[in-house]
Amino acid sequence: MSASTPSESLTQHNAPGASPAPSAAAAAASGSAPASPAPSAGAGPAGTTTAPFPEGFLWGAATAAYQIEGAATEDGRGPSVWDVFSNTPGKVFEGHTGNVACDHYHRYKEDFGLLAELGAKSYRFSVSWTRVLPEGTGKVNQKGLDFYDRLVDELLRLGIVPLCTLFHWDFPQALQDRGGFLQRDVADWFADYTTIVAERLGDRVPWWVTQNEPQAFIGNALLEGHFAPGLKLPYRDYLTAAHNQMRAHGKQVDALRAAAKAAKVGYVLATQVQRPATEDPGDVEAAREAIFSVYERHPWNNAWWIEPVLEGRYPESGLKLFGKDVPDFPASDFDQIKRPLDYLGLNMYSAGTWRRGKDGKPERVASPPGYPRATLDWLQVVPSTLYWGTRFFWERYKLPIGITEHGTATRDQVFLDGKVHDPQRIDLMHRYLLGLARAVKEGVDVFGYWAWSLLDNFEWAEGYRERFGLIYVDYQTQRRIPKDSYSWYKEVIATNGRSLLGPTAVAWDNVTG
Ligand code: GBH
Repeated sequence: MSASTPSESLTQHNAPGASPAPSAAAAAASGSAPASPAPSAGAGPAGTTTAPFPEGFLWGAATAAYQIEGAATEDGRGPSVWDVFSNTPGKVFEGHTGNVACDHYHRYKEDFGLLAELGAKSYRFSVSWTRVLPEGTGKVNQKGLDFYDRLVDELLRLGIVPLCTLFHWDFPQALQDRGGFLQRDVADWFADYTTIVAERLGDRVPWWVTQNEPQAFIGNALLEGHFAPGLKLPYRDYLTAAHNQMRAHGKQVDALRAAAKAAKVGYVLATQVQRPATEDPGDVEAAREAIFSVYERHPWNNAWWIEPVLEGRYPESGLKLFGKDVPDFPASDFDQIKRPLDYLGLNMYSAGTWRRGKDGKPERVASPPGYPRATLDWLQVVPSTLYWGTRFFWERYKLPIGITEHGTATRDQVFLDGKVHDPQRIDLMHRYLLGLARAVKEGVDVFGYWAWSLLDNFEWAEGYRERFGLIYVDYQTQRRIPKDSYSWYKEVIATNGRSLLGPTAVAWDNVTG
């Protein structure tokens, strides 16, 4: 591949017309970045020290209950599908489980101390359904609810805005035993659970997510079988489960609106970003077509999971591809699924590359050999991911966007000097955030960014092998060690992104090329 190779350069450029930001560079050099720098501090001749993110931007970090809490059987918590799955030999790397995880259930104050020290404006967490309802429905476990009550109060005390994800994959085993997502009742189970949590936390939590990444907990879990409960359902059943999952989302939105009047409600996609090989309009259109269509028979697309939710119909491309496997359902279901949302949560890690083929159709462009990637093979380093992802979704849906997850996995270790050096994470976040800054500059409405993750944690089927944290966790001692990336991100937050504009940065306008 030569001319047709995606030309995203991983070499460093100086921004044409964007000289280095003296204030950020100086602050970094002196190690004394002010907590909230005056807007005009050190403005250079080219005016490049204007913060590249809007005022009040929600810089944050994200986690999920099963990945960090541990205390799996404490205070009345019931089993989720992930408890059963991870405790079944052969399902998770080296038999790791979430039984103890980061012991966050007992250490949340220490962890939030580090979150506050980071300067985080917001924190995204999820609620463990079976802490609140051990059987999934029925009797409420007050002790479980109390935990989230304390957690939210602690965040507010520290001045950190909570974003609560109601469902991040830990589906109650008792409900799985009753048929799970294949039952139409699942929509009411979700709604009732949502009401209970929203009635308790809705007075203090402004931001809500109904569900995190349906592609993973329906597609990966019920079709491909790599995630709990590890089923490989026939295609039609898998699409039935997806359909009920979206009905559940609709009912959750209603439950939230009823119980928490001021709630800002969103839905989170495992965004499969597609970007153009070049900025030639033909390639841009090819990537746009790819990002909003179902082009292969696997769960990793956006359209099947978002079009019903925002537009009240399945995408034509998917209906055509799935054919007879599309289940029967009353057309009125779309009245339950489609709901106005306040924002869209996009988890974005990587992107595929597309160009306009000779026949005029979008054509996938393979990455060249040796292309950079994280320790997880699917995580190729594509700095323009946040740019194209936010731009395409903004142009189509005109909903404010929160980057509800972004980050990378590296082979971290404690070095001889006692520190954890993770230059790959810093470089990757730096490049991607410049892409996000470009989107903001071009008018895309992005209101927040939550780094995945605050802590190293239980990376699902990969167990503790993969480390995504800004903070290293020694699972033997539960000692936390902030990584180099933690200090780096702290500076980004303190300067509202100005520190990204230093002399070694990839230029905004050069992110793709
Ligand atoms: C998120 O999942 C989760 O929300 C979070 O819990 C998790 O820890 C984090 O990211 C890191 O993995 O290339 O076609 O094979 C991300 C799940 C897994 C979605 C890989 C896309 C690749 C699809 N992603 N998957 S493909």
